[in-house]
Amino acid sequence: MPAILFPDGFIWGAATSAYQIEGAVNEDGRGPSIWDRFSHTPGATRDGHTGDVACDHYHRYPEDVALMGDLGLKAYRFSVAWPRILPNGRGAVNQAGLDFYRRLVDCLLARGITPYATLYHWDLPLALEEAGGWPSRDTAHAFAEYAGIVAAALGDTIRHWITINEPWCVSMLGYQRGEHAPGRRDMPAALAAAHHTLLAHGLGVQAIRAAAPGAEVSIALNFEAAVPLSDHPVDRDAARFRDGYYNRWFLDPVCGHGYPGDMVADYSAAGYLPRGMHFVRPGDLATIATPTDFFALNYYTCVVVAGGSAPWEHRLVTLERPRTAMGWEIYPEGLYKLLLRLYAHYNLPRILISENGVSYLDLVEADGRVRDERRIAFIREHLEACHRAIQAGVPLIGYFYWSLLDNFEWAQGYHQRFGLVHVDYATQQRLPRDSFAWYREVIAANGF
Ligand code: IFM
Repeated sequence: MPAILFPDGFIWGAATSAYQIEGAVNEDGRGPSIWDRFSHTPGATRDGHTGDVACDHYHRYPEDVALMGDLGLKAYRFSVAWPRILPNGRGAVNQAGLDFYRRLVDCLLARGITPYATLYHWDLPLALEEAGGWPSRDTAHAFAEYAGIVAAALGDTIRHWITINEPWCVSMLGYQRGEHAPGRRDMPAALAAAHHTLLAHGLGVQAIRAAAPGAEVSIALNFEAAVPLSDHPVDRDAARFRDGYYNRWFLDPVCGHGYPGDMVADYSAAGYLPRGMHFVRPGDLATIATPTDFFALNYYTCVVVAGGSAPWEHRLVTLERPRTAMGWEIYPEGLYKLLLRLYAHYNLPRILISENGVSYLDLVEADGRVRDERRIAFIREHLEACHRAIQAGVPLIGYFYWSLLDNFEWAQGYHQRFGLVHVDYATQQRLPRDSFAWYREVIAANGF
């Protein structure tokens, strides 16, 4: 009997996303996405890496699903590439795109693995960016049309849906900081983009339910623990701002609390809302707060925050503590506190961890093994935090490790490795790491 035992039926999963693994960007009628253009822009990604081939999962999915079967996965989270389904973002449907996901899902179901489909994991059809992208309200309506089309076509076999993955990344990395596609640097536009991703979520929930009765739907929000450098009021206020910027700006509206008033005041004072909250129209907040069937969250790390001359002028402080290859601090306690906070303040239904994972650059050793003890320790510590939260009453129903495979880590290209499975990009050979074997035992024992 494991010392740490999870509830019966706990959903053990792993996650990936389309552009990060599929490759085949010009096949079977797929249209271009913002990531095709961005990754081909000189200087945008490390060493100019692109997702053109990635893990070639588009062709190798049977082998990858066989690995999932070997791992004993109960569920697999993947994303549907919008430009495969609607090459121009709207209008004509590309049946070959839908057929690919049907083949993938059939393969999963044949092995008893439950599909969790994310509808938007950052690969906006380029035509929609050219029409204004996420700062344009039309993009939210285009998303709802797309969500309805996919749910109508695949809703007989997919029951679990995630609308938008990580709206903070979509809006802030994409439109404020320019680190991700489409590479814009414009905070007022980013705040409009944030609103439209949330609106897309709400409209998407309604469209999925209309097309596939019985569907279970959530958004996937990413969280970062904001820890003040000291107890000084300026540091504490900086941490409040950071939490508002990264977490509450998205969580509060989704949970029916509206946009946080302290942040609206700060953003106005900072000059980020020159036209006020002009993008919010009557009824939007109710749409965004459409109740979901479960609540999916992604958690990786924390930041230490020091105050500046104003809350938005805060600094992130790098302390001498263990970090991952991404440079992210390892902070499982942040996951525990987050789960308790969601439980105590947001009255959420079932909570699912839709991503948690770590990049380490472990080498394949001479005997052909990848001994990734640090990844095993990372997962174990985060699962311990999950278990403590469950014991405290949090309705946590599952955990998806990010990622099944090493893959295209966006602006970092192939320089980061998050996988339970090592991928040799020259040969496309898959090699399960030691963490794969460890996770398989955890799944089989429902604990460790
Ligand atoms: O690889 C990403 C993923 O696409 C979204 N969440 C975080 C992961 C690691 O950076």
